[in-house]
Amino acid sequence: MAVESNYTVTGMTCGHCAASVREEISEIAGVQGVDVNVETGAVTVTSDADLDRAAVDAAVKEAGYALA
Ligand SMILES: [Cu+2]
Repeated sequence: MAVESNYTVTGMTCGHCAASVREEISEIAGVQGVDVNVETGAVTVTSDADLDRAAVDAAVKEAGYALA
């Protein structure tokens, strides 16, 4: 069963920001899909098991942004 997790990422301003966040989160083990809304900062991650928030936080920081 796929699990959907919702996060808010601050600091994204354009499609390039969104692509960076999507790319970093996609590298987390078990992640199947990442949906990013630049305007609201809403990030929905689909994965095959519950995600570790710390792993998502680290991925978002790697991209240069932060979890709200
Ligand atoms: Cu940008």
